[in-house]
Amino acid sequence: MGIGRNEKVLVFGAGKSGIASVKLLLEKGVDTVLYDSSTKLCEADIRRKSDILKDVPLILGELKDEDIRQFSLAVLSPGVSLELPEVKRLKEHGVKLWGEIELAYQYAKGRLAAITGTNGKTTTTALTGEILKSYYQDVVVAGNIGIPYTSLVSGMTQDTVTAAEISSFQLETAVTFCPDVSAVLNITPDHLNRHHTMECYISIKESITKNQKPGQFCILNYEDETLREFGKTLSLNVIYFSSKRKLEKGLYLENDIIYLAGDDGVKQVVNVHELNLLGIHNYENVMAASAIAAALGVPLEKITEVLKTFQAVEHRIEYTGEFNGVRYYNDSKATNTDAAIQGIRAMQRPVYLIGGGYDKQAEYGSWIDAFEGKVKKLVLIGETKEKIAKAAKEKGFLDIVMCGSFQEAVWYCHDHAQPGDAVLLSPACASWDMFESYEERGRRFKEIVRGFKLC
Ligand code: UMA
Repeated sequence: MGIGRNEKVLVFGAGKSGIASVKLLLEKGVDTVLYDSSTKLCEADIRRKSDILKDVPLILGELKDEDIRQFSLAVLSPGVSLELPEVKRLKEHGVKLWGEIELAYQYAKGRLAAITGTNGKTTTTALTGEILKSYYQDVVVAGNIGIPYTSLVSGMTQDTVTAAEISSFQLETAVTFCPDVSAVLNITPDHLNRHHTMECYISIKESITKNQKPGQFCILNYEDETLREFGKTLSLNVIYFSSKRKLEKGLYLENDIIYLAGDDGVKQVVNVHELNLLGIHNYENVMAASAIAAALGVPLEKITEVLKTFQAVEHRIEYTGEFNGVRYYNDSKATNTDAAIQGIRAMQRPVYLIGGGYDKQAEYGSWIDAFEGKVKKLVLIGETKEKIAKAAKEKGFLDIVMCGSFQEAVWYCHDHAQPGDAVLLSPACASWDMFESYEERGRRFKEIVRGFKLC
């Protein structure tokens, strides 16, 4: 495919991915225009984001038909939905649509492992990256993890090995994207406001394999029924992992030990007590990362070595500190109910739980069921607070406090939690109603908590 000499490209979205896409296209000598449909941003705000945007032509707000006619290709940022009127008009005018990861893939070199799933992607990608780094010289970790894939392709060679975290938003606009190793960790409801139905969300996640060829690998969770069945339809080297049963082939957890069963017998990978990661969901991430690394040729001893030293990722059940006998945990990365359930399960103390945020039209019942007498107080914030409170009351959970701001919520916990309690920020919602990202929300939480000590 590639981009022809006379093509003019519209990069849609002036966020991290858009800026990295513009930079890559300019480096490749491609005539590029940056577009952002937000009416909140002015030209100066955007140009200020990066030096490379100093002289790039910009279109803001409305995208006119005469503008559209200049372009043969549009590169969409992950946050840009295919259902936006502007995107539909681009399509009607015959403009090709690529996601930012497709653009990166067109210029990328070397081997690629792509990791998707509803939960655990970031931890698995980071861990895979660390294992790969212990064996290969030139390793890139990129994607939804927070570093646009496009930002790192320029320096790649045939020897580069990439671990990329890929979201459903990114898969929607992948065209020829073809990882050597794909992994789908699990699929539970998320982002249904964008993908509408579970069927649609599942098929987008599964599309990570759509261009893969026989001989390439796909790593799947055997305990996710959808994925187990999906694996049977693939003509790839499918490696399953299971946290519940012994597998004849693949990785599995038995009596606290992770094993790898392959053609040359069963080998111990690691005893989970030697890991710094807690919880079954993390053992699944460990199995997935080990499978990916093994598929990419890393010897088992190297894998085991890294597993024993790897620490939890920032914003994922991250211990923030103790104040007045109360322990604070930042699980801002729990942007859906399934991830938030893992957060509660990992707590070993009574919990002041801070929840709520951007409305993705999720259901909260299963999250509230997971409180199981552990949650002392549900402290609610953001767009979804009324909806969550209603769901909690329907389940008979009445210990609810509504807060007007994030700061108020954290301080409420500070004022009311007793020694021996835990305060957990695990919102079960995205952050976009109050923050730019879950990272910003997590950092703000840590700032407030660390500020307690100074008061
Ligand atoms: N924009 C428009 N019109 C729209 C939507 C967005 O013009 O309809 C503009 C915004 O005004 C803004 C820009 O696009 O200027 C933002 O683009 P973006 O939302 O794609 O954000 P980026 O900064 O490029 O970050 C994206 C991912 N964001 C999303 O998927 C929403 C980041 O994932 C990712 O780390 C980054 O690319 C690098 O690959 C974040 C995320 O929340 C962590 N992901 C979701 C999740 O994990 O649940 C999928």
